[in-house]
Amino acid sequence: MALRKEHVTFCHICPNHCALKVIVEDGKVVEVKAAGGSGFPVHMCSVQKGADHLIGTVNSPDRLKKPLRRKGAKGEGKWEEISWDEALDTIAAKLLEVKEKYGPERVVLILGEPKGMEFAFAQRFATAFGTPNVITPGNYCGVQNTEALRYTFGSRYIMARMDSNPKVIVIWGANPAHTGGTFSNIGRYDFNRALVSGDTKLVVVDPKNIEIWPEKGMRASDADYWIRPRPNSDGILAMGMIKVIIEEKLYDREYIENWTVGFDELCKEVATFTLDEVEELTWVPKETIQQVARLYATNKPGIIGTGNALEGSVQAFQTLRAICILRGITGNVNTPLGGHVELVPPKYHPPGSFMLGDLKDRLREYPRSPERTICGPDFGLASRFGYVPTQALVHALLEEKPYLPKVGLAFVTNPLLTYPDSKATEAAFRKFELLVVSELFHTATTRIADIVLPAAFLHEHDSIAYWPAWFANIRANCKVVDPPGEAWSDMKIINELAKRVGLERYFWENEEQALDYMLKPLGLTWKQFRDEVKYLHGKSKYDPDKVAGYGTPSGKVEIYCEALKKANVDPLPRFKDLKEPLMGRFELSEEYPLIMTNYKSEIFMLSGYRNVEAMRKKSLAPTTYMNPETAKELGLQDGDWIYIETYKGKMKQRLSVQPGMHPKVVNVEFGWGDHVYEDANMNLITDYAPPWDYPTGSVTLRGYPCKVYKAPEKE
Ligand SMILES: Nc1nc2c(c(=O)[nH]1)N[C@H]1C(S)=C(S)[C@@H](COP(=O)(O)OP(=O)(O)OC[C@H]3O[C@@H](n4cnc5c(=O)[nH]c(N)nc54)[C@H](O)[C@@H]3O)O[C@H]1N2
Ligand SMILES: Nc1nc2c(c(=O)[nH]1)N[C@H]1C(S)=C(S)[C@@H](COP(=O)(O)OP(=O)(O)OC[C@H]3O[C@@H](n4cnc5c(=O)[nH]c(N)nc54)[C@H](O)[C@@H]3O)O[C@H]1N2
Ligand code: SF4
Ligand SMILES: [Mo]
Repeated sequence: MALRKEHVTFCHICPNHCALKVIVEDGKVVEVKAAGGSGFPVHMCSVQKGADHLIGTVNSPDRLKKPLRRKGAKGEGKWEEISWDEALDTIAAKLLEVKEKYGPERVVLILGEPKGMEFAFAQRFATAFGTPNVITPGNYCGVQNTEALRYTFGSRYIMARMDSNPKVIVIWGANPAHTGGTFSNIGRYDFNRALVSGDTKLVVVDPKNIEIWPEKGMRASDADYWIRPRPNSDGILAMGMIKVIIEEKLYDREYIENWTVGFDELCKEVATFTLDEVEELTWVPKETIQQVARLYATNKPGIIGTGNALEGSVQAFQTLRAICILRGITGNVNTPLGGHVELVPPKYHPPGSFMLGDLKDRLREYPRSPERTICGPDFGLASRFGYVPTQALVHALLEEKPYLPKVGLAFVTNPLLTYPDSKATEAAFRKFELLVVSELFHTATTRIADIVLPAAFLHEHDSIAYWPAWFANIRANCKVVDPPGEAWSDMKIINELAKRVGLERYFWENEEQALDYMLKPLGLTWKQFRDEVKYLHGKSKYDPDKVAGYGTPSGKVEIYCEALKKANVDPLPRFKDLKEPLMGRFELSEEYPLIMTNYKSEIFMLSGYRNVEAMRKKSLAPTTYMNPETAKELGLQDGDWIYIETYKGKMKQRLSVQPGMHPKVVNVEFGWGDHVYEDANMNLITDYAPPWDYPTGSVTLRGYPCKVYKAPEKE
């Protein structure tokens, strides 16, 4: 009889992190389903991608199984298998040589979105080794939102409240049904209940007619308002709404007086522009802006969920600040009637303390200071949050300024597809003397590596999932099957590498000890957490009788923020600056009369897994959406292969016409380029050059002027 085991663990594909029941027979995953009844959150995307992804990845014949060393020229695709000892000794010797000859900052850690603890381990390694150069996608993912929340309300952990049906839900630049990109703390059941309750008005701000409730066929076009702004004009739209609320006095005067600072400055700012200008820049009729502003300001609770579309632009931080101010002046945060509430996270070692907390001696010797990084001192807030913007690495490698990085250690990331300007990124990464990539599969990035390390997937080892930390919750991800071949978890790779470069005192004998350390402030061991607790979430500060207060220096909602001023960042979002993502090279022209933006795949996670058959079967070819009239004018038909061209070059996707879209908008699918459809990579036509968002280092990913024309099926 087959040996059968059932595990409850968590999906890590999207920020919903649903509880999954994984059934294993004779050491093989045979079934994955929603862990309904487990008491843990289960949203379950309608396409069930979590299950396909888990089964498909653990059973994939393409998994990397042994450490590989490059044979022949870079990128030639010739490899020899080597032992872990040889791989780690080779890497350790190079790290020590570079540290001795040039200094530890020449070693760069290159990280992607955390799955389990690998990100925290890599950050800790960087601190212990002495390099401040940790590159993460924080420059265009999440940080703009969490830091805008922190500077405005004094906490990163501000979440939508769903104990009663909100009167208004605004989905702004996020596609929760496909990506979990916002409202991850709200169960799908609660969300859908609100939609059918009759109490709730829905506003969607998105160029795409996104699915809202796929099983019912409900889309943005069924919402009370479907606003289709010009890509990257969201900050201006938010300022327009603020202007209406102020000029029509739709705010609560007593609350503004008692609980906010800087309202007068804000009033002065909104007097500097007109609603006609807002209409012209955002392509949203001013009547719609007025109606939605009135709706939001006068119906509480109101919740606004923002997504990644607002985070990748040269004014990303101030765009998110403007939306925070919109929530703030309507009394929608930490108030009895408000739609958002602050959470207090459980008392585990937060990632920041894990990365730096007990490494004070190392920090004295090798400070994680902006001056030592490859982007230098003049980088707003980014380096304070422990990352260097991705494009700064590409600049440093290509221009050898302020110095040339020598070694790149990449974990859970595929920069050659995900950084803006794939060609420049490839040219830059080829300049590493040693590029090490830890991966599940071969990718565009492993192909130009010197050493490739086979990584264990999250479900093939024990780990704590704390990502995204801003949801204030942690989960036990238990091992359900063995990794393939000789694959190791990233935690183990880093732990063992640390021992070989003389840093064992900062690491552990084995990874379980690190998990125990992470949980110590909770009085739990890893085994207790895994077997008895599994999931901890933040406690809500919601008080139905009074304003719960704010953790800002003033104790109030900081519309005008002194702390930002001290950091050399504008203390208030300015209309004139919010126009920046629409000016200069982002202006439409005769040659490039349309505007490109992008969305993420429903089926795949970022650039990964295009080789996993179960998922490929569910996915369409790389799809670009356009208005049918525009397509007709260009002589294009639904289903045609098209070129999308910007001043950086062209790439190829398949056209799908979508009625109701703005006629000038071209919405392409992000993430393609590995295994199939290699010329469908949108980062072939984006740019890594400045201007960048000064506070967070964000770079413009969307909003490029483009042209579209028919491509042959095959070339
Ligand atoms: N133009 C444009 N560019 C974008 C975006 C966009 O919308 N438009 N989105 C941006 C955003 S929001 C983000 S977050 C970044 C993401 O960019 P990346 O961080 O580069 O993300 P992925 O493409 O998911 O690459 C992760 C890789 O890790 C591998 N992997 C999975 N699990 C493990 C593991 O446990 N260990 C190891 N070692 N490897 C593992 C996967 O196979 C995959 O190849 O891209 C950004 N780039
Ligand atoms: N299935 C799946 N889930 C994922 C991911 C994935 O790749 N696939 N990636 C994960 C990651 S790292 C992240 S960051 C999140 C992101 O998740 P989301 O926040 O949902 O991100 P996107 O799909 O990039 O963009 C959301 C929506 O913004 C719209 N949009 C594009 N440009 C603009 C604009 O200028 N203004 C406005 N208002 N809207 C615009 C797009 O049409 C899209 O519908 O999802 C996570 N979950
Ligand atoms: S992909 Fe997201 S919604 Fe789907 S099962 Fe996984 S965590 Fe849940
Ligand atoms: Mo992201």
